[in-house]
Amino acid sequence: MKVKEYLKNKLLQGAVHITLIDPSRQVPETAARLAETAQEVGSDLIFVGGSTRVTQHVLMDTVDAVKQRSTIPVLFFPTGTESLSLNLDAFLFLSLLNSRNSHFISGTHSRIALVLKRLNVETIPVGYILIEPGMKMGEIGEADLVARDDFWRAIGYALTAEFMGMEYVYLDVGNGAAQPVPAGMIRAVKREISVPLIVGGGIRTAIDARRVRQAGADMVVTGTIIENAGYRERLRSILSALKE
Ligand code: 1GP
Repeated sequence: MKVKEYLKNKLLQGAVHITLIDPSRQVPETAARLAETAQEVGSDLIFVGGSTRVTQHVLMDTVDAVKQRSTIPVLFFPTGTESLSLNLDAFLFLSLLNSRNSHFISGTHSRIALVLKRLNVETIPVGYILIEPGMKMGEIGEADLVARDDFWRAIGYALTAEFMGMEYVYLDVGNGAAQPVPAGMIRAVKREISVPLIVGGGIRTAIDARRVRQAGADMVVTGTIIENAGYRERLRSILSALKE
């Protein structure tokens, strides 16, 4: 089944959870184990990426290992890396709308678009918006970060994504942020858009996950929690908060 179709079906059943695996943080075998656990506790999708430091070799090996141990779709999350992996189920065609550098809005994309077409890789068009503090992703992506209380600007970018034909809007405070996207901002954006809303960054507990979901997130991304001890239980409680 195509990933878009899979996601559409999942969204009809409720919230979707995505596990982000950064290939630079562990060896491929460990990444595969994390993916297996994520699937066991109910995660619906894996993103691999989110790092600049990863080599082509490590990226490909990680994706291969992850795909051997899990059956949920694996998508490439191409944040600021020069490495590229095509041995997965779909490519997140992510445009960082609030970047000051056109490279991250459409530049890199234009260099790989024909390759993706020729190889028949499924692309998922996402309007990506970085909110303060933005973390490493904000720095690398040269983002003109949306302030945490600037709901109007967040709405403006989200609607821009939708009017440009992007099929998902993704609000992210960045990998490892201390707090998630403010609930009020999620609510304000969700009220205005009609495409699914992805929210990520800073979600560590079931309370965070429930708050983000209740504010209107259709899809919730967590990364950092799987890098710490006790991740299985944490992930399990986040999943039950999301799917309740
Ligand atoms: C992906 O930035 C997130 O959207 C992941 O963030 O590592 O803070 O969960 P965390």
